[in-house]
Amino acid sequence: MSMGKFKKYLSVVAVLAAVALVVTGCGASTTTTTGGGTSTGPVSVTIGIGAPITQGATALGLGMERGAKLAITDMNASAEAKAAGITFTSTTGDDQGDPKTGVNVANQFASNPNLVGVMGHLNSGVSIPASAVYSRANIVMISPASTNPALTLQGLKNVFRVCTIDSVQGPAAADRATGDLGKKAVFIVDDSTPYGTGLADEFGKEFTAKGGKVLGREKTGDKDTDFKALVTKIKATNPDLVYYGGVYNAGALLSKQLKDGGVKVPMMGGDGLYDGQYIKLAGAANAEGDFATSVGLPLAQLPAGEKFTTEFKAAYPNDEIAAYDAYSYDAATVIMKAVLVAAGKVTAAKVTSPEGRAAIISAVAATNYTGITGAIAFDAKGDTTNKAITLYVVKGGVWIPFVK
Ligand code: ABU
Repeated sequence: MSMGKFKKYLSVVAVLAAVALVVTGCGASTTTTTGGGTSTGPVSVTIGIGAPITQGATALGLGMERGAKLAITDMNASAEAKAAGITFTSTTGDDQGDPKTGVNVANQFASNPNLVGVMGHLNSGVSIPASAVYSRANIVMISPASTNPALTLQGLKNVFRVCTIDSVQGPAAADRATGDLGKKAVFIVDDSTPYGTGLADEFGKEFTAKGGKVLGREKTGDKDTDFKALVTKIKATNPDLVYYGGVYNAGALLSKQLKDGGVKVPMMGGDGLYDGQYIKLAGAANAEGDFATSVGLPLAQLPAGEKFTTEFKAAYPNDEIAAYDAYSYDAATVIMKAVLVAAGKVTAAKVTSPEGRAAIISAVAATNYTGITGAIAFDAKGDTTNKAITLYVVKGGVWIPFVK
């Protein structure tokens, strides 16, 4: 090839490479040259959604993805995002409710140069190890659902949650159990996860403090399916309540096998049970009368609940709103609002830079925002200041707020 032809070849390659960069959206900004100089067009940045999508508590995980995606659609249509010159996209990491897979997801997110924050994860046992990865990369993380207190006791400045914690949820459940439910003797089971163990511990302490008797305490696994030996053990103690710390997959099977085995007393648990899948897996007749606490107030009691429900139904006509759809909407919105604040400080093009990521974390820490789930602000640990808990009961095959 002659030198002239080689130079022409190089210039063609350079043009093709530039076109490819624009088409793939690689990099944080699209820069255009105008007659008067250089101006920056809309900057596209990415929110990581970390949740169990194919294994584990997928009913809750898919809800997290739905909620975050709805928030992104709304934010992209907003005047504030347009004024800041930022558009948001998402990438979902399927953590399968498994700590090791969750850390792999976290490492993938952390290596994405376009990432501005993570909305996730669901399971406390995933969020806790994943949070260390995000901390090293200075990436903000807001969990909509991980309720184990240890998550925010690590002293990590990048870690927040919009759900309250199990040292609030467990005692609230025990107060209702010993109070208006009049329960006196409980058998407690947990699934050996950080969430299940911590929640059951908190419940048991308060149940005892309120004068109730803990007849027994057993540990199971979160993937267990056969509880027959445990049911025999529980039946022998004659409890008036069984408390289960864990999520709905195994919890529903325990409820079914308790009733099948002749333990005809309600089962109670936390937010991990609060899903229609619990009723489906247990069988409606077995689940009838079972209890679950969950974080916050029912959507129907929240000022923005009806609007969210209408919008949700339009976007997802075939799905029901699960426990964490609205919390995920709010968590994603808090991250995006913080990105817009950070853009005002470091410019839109630099929100993914180290200074940008630090500015996002500072803006999240200073959040004072009313979302779908109510007022959102964070204490010094990164926990929400909204500590509302609601008790639900299965009635007529659906979860409804319990009213005595
Ligand atoms: N809090 C619901 C279940 C998720 C978890 O905290 O492990």
